[in-house]
Amino acid sequence: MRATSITLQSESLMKLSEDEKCFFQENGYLIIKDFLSSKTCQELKDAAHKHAQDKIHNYLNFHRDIEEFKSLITHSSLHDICDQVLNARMVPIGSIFFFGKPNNPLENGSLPHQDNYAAKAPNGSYLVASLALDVTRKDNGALYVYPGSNKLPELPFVESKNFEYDDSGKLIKNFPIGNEVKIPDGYEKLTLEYDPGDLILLHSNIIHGAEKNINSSDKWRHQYYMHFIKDGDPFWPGWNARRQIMDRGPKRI
Ligand SMILES: O=C(O)CCC(=O)C(=O)O
Repeated sequence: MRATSITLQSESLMKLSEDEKCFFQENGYLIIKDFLSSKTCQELKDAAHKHAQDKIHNYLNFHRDIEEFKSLITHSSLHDICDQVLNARMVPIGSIFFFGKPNNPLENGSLPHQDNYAAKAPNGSYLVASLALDVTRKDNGALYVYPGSNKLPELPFVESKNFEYDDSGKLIKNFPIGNEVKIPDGYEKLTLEYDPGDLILLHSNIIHGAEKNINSSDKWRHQYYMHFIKDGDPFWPGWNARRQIMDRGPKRI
């Protein structure tokens, strides 16, 4: 186990190996196993369900509404990891939570996309750290990536609507997330496999997506995506995501 429960606020330094950093640079993603304990993952899921009640769809910025998610996104061990992969002080600016309920008409997975279409940050400045909360495989909608596509520039995309809101401005449903790109020749799709507590880092330009969860065995795919920007770099807040710079401590490593 690389970090103790976020509820304990352990401040232990999280050092990545040179191999891990090189893997991220070459492939555009990195899986850190056992970043959090299963117990903490369960606490996060419980807090998410308590907040959402029966309204199960994607939620933007849980860290603004739920204390447990704020503890996570502001956690210094998480920042250590983000800081090391891009060798910069990475500032949290937003998040999105996926319940991944099987066959949920309000959730529809995501299309192959590069994340920077949303943040419009300088190339390579935006970073996503995604925490897995369930055993996740192809059959419950695991994330897939195109390794090496992080080295591509921003590709042309099909603009599409991601979210539906009610008249009060509340998000009530999501369409397949992301502005779809065409996969250039030479890149192979790789469906990732990961477990509760694993942390997946994604470069802003890596092409990735996830199939809608349609299994019939009641296997959910809870997953929390946290968004970071290199300190001082510009980004687009977005009408939906409303990204905002958060306070965090110094770069430690
Ligand atoms: O887990 C998924 O459906 C992918 C989400 C994603 O890629 C995103 O929020 O940018």
